[in-house]
Amino acid sequence: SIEAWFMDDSDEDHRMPHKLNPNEPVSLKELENIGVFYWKLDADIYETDPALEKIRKDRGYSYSDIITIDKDKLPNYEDKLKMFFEEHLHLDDEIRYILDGRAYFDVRDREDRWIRIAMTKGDLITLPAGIYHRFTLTETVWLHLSFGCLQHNYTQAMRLFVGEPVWKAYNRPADEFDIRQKYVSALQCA
Ligand code: KMT
Ligand code: NI
Repeated sequence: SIEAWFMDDSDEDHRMPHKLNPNEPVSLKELENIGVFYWKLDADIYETDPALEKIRKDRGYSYSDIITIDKDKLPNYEDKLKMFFEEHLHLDDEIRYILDGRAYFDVRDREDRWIRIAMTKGDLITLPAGIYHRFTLTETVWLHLSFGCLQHNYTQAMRLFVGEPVWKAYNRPADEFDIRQKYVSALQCA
């Protein structure tokens, strides 16, 4: 399953886990309650996976591409990471499927607390249009192998979208958008 928790409010490196002491985990059910949905898939077979095909067909995710968030592979790496970590919303759902590496998605709950969602290979998540959220890589993980050390803090993710993709992010405050109002009202009846 997925691991999620309420964050502490320390200003330390945002790539650290930032768990409360004691940890306050957040269940899948609580995530669904704010419109966040999750699937576990086999990322090794993403090119031919019938389970992924079914989700895409059922939900109309016609578009996909793959983004590699890696110092050496992503143009404007530092700027992009800074942008991703700014609290923002989109006018459409944000759908991400982690094919490799790891990352955190942070989402606001209905009391405006940060929930941190730990995403690893095989995790597919949908964030609803209008939810405030942000994204970061995790701390650097060093794999000590017989031939040396391998730095492992990157993510390869499939981005899915219904129709032609729109990546535009609106940084908080963005409460004036209809989609934000719609999301907030939907929370009232859930
Ligand atoms: C976003 O809008 O928050 C992102 O695109 C996050 C990075 S994609 C793995
Ligand atoms: Ni986003």
